[in-house]
Amino acid sequence: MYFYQFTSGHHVATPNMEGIIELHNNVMFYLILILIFVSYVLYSIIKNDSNKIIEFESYIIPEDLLEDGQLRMLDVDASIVVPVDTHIRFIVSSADVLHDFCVPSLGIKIDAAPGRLNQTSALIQREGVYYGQCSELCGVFHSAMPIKVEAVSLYEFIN
Ligand SMILES: [Cu+2]
Repeated sequence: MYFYQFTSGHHVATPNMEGIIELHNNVMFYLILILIFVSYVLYSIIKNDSNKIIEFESYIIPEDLLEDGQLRMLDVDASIVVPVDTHIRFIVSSADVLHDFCVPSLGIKIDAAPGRLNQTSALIQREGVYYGQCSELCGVFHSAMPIKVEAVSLYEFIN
């Protein structure tokens, strides 16, 4: 006596085929799990990337508004705050004429040319305030454009 089964298409007929189908189902299950996980991670990365532009204007503090301890012709109302022990890149450009981003105590002196991006880097190892000035003869207010870089600890920088 024997069994004869009519099979059509992919009907499970043999133990081998059963095994293959089970393997296929398992593989697909885990593939879909991985796919969902990867999509979720990608989505959260894209969502959190908020392309925030840090924008600020920094002006010299006029002589009559100076407070105790502030330096004449050097102090500004908004300084550049950077972290120490971190590789920093300064990208320098200008909107009108040639200027120069010069901070001698950081060893930086780089031209700010209109229509051009210049870059230089720094690795500041000590916290503190670093002063600089525009050092390209740029016009009437050439002497009134100081640079103030404040180096703070990474913790302070983040918070
Ligand atoms: Cu200038």
